[in-house]
Amino acid sequence: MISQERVLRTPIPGPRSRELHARREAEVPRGFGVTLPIFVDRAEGAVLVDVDGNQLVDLGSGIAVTSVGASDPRVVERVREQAGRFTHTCFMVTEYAGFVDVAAALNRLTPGDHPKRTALFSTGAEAVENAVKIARSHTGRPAVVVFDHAYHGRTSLTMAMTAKHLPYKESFGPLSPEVHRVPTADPFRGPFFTAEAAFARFADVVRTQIGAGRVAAVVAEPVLGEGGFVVPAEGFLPRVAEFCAEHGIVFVADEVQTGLARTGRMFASEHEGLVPDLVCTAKALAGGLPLAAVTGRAEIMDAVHPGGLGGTYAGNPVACAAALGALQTIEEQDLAGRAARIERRVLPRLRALAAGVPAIGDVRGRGAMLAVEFVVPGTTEPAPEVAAAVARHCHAHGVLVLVCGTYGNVIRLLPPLVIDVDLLDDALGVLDEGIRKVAA
Ligand code: PLZ
Repeated sequence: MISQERVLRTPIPGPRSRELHARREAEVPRGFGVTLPIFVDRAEGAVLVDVDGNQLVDLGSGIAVTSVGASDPRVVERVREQAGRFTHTCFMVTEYAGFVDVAAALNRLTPGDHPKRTALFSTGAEAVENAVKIARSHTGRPAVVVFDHAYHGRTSLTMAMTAKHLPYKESFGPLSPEVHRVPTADPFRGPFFTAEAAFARFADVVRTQIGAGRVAAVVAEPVLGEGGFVVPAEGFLPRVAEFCAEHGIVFVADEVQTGLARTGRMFASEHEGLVPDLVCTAKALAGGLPLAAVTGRAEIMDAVHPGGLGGTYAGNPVACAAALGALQTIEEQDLAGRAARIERRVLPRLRALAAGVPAIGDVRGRGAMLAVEFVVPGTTEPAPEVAAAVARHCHAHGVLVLVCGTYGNVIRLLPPLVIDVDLLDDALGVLDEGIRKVAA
């Protein structure tokens, strides 16, 4: 049992972490960044214990993965049990029930009650990439439409779908063709602030520059993740989805970061009544084990020829067991409800803080996916150095926060959904103090 409290025994990072980090630098390429170079020894709930015995409050969940906590007993128990029976067969070689159980759960939980199928993979990027393959196979069309500030992964196709050049694309080209970018409806930063204006631009670009009849898929994050936790103006995505339906385009919701209770609903699409043709999930799906999925309309999913989908580790049995544990916790403990409660506790507090701190340009998000955007006071000019300094303050005081956004000026909060309120309040106190100190 790890007490759910913040405990600092050494400076962060401590001596043991520093030693291990030096070793890492000799063994691991510098291409892997690191938010906070502490080495984790154990973790439970929303607390990470490092090798120096410090207890940090985790407001990142390993980038929205450990929604059920760092070592949910149901996940751990099922992983142990499955690993003791067998660890792998390859689902394309011989079958096992866990794969089908996870598929059935996602077919039941994703929006819409039409007939569905689910294909399992290992990573979010792989899910997005397969959603595009499936949409192309179903439509016989080449083009993919994505949005400003989008993040869809680091593989060859998905890095082309990701908006940000540095660090994701620099020196890695040539980029995959037939990926077309359109603006989103960004209520804070624009340039299309409203659903109407952004949709008009979207429809115009698709019609006049790409050709609606050439588009296989439009892929959208219902709340932008790495791009800055932008919640598109209400009504924008439903209009995009409607346009897709009118033109035979597959509407894909990338719910890799937003899915599975994070935003206060099982899927963020539900906030606007969206019923995507395909939904990509990963991250929170298996409570920390690598598992991803594409779930969607049976007729679209079954367009692909036998043998066309797969992967050696796709839907690994240990990861499937973990997912069944995580999904049980998510449903039985109403983690969507807990995410909504986190929003009700945190958002008013951040808004009150913003009222007195001109360096805060915007406070936004849904559920337990919340963000503070820093600007040069009185403008919308991004202030990434302020976000970095606030993050440094939090880290030094044992609160792990992550930075995101196209301009690197957004602090995002992604706590495990099981976090105790007292611990959350304590961590917010540190954030509050950091913002006041840095922004003053
Ligand atoms: N789609 C919406 O958020 C992963 C990226 C971390 P993978 N986001 C974290 C990093 O810097 O690599 C993500 C996402 C959305 C797809 C992905 C990709 O998921 O499991 O990292 O491949």
